Amino acid sequence: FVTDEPIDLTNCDKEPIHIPGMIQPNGVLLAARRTSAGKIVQCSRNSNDLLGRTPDELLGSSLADLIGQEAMNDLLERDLNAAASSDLQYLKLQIEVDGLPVRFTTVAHESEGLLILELELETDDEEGDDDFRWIRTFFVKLKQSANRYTASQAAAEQVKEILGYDRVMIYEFDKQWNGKVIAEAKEPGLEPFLGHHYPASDIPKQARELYLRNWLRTIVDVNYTPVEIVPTVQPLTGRPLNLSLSVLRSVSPLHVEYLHNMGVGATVTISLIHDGQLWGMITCHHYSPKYVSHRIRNLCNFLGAFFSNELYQRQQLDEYQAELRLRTEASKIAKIFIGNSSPFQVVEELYASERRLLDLMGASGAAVSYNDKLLLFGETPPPGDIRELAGWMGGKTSNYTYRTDRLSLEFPPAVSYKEKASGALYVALSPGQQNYIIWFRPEVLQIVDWAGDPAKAVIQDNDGMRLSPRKSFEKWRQVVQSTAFDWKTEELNALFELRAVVDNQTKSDLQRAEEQAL
Ligand code: BLA
Repeated sequence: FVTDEPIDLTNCDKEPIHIPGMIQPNGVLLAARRTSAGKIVQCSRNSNDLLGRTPDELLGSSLADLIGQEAMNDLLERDLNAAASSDLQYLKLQIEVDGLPVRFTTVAHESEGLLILELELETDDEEGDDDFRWIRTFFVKLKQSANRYTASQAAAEQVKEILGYDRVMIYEFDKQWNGKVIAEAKEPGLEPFLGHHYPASDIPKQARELYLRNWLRTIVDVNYTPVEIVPTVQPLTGRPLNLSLSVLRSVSPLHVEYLHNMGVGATVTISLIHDGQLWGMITCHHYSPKYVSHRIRNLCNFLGAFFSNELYQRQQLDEYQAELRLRTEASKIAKIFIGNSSPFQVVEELYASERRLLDLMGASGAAVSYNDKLLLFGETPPPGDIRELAGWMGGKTSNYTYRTDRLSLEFPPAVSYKEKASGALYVALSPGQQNYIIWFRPEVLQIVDWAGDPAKAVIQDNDGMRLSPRKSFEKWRQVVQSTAFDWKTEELNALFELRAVVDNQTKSDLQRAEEQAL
């Protein structure tokens, strides 16, 4: 029932991960009709382990008989039509198993007309005195942090403490859905992943779409044996049960292999969402199997949502302040051109302002063409290449500027210097093309970290291709080859200050023209 084509490394975005037909073994799944008796129409094969009743005994029987009519009525009164995991309904159930009462923490929701119950054994940590303390310290830490990176760090540390996991990362997506670890809390001795980059394909599109609805997932034991749901097809739709909002859903075998090859034993992942967009995830690894109670899962989910919101506001503020700072810096550069009477002074002051000029645009190199001189700062292509490039960029400007984060792909001659200049940002300083500034950024590959041991991480297998973080880094390399980190909005906005030079120049040119005309 899955698809016609086998799923492999090249088409993982086609895998229908919401209908695996299987769950993880740490709970039992029951699907029943939404009637007073609640005829059970599907269940997971492991029902005997937890409920003391085989699938044969359960299928066709009444859910109300199993959980009690009172609990059944309670369920039927609730709104079980969840759009996202935040709407899931929780209830405590007591069921007699082999003559003894057993308590279950149960999640209920409706899936395509059927009532889905997922039962997990109640843990003894249900009452949490610590929860409020955790929430309070978390609020305080976030409020005290100076920027989004320290806020992310505080979040990673807090989630690590609550979960008792070995490693907690804040993973952020870029515009192309490549990811980067921006904060990390980990046990000492573990190799750091902070700053590492991963390709978009590591978390394929359908998974990201699913995580917009299902905000927290856990794999209790990466080496688990999936448990089948029987019968395969749900009676109302004639298709496999839709497990999009299930908490026990069995995860993609490809992803399991990936985690396996990373040496991970258990994971928790929490979606970070703002404005209906998945912008990142809190990704947690434990190096042995680890069960996390519903109480802790819900607490982490709540902290994740709070953190996401807080971080977004902070980002707005950071960007606003960064823009103000950049505008001030840009106007200082502009004044060098406008405020100095002799070209000699301008050149001298530019050389003295090298750091300011490069920092303004977070560049590793810059070239200034002024008064027929080409001045070079930091790491740049050779002067001849710069003149050729300036001609090309000058021809492409709109509003006196042009920018690219993939220069050699747009302008092939730049291949020879793409290490130094895959990003280029041009601003004209006069209406013609004689006076300009170009800033350069290096190819991303030249600067990013990959601390993993390549030899260890490449998994050779009879099939040839195996999933591993190292393989995925290679894929990421291909994706980002010949590109630089893109120019930020606040950097581009700061260019307006420099445009003032052009305007000023234009005015004086006009003045001169007028004077000459007299
Ligand atoms: C899912 N891949 C995921 C998830 C993460 C990652 C966090 C979410 C699932 C979860 O809760 O664990 C990736 N995990 C990472 C990365 C880091 C990490 C990058 O810790 C870095 C530190 N994955 C691949 C390739 C394919 C693939 C090549 O690398 C496809 C061929 C598939 N990843 C894949 C699929 C899922 C996934 C299908 C969905 C799993 C599911 O929810 O069923």
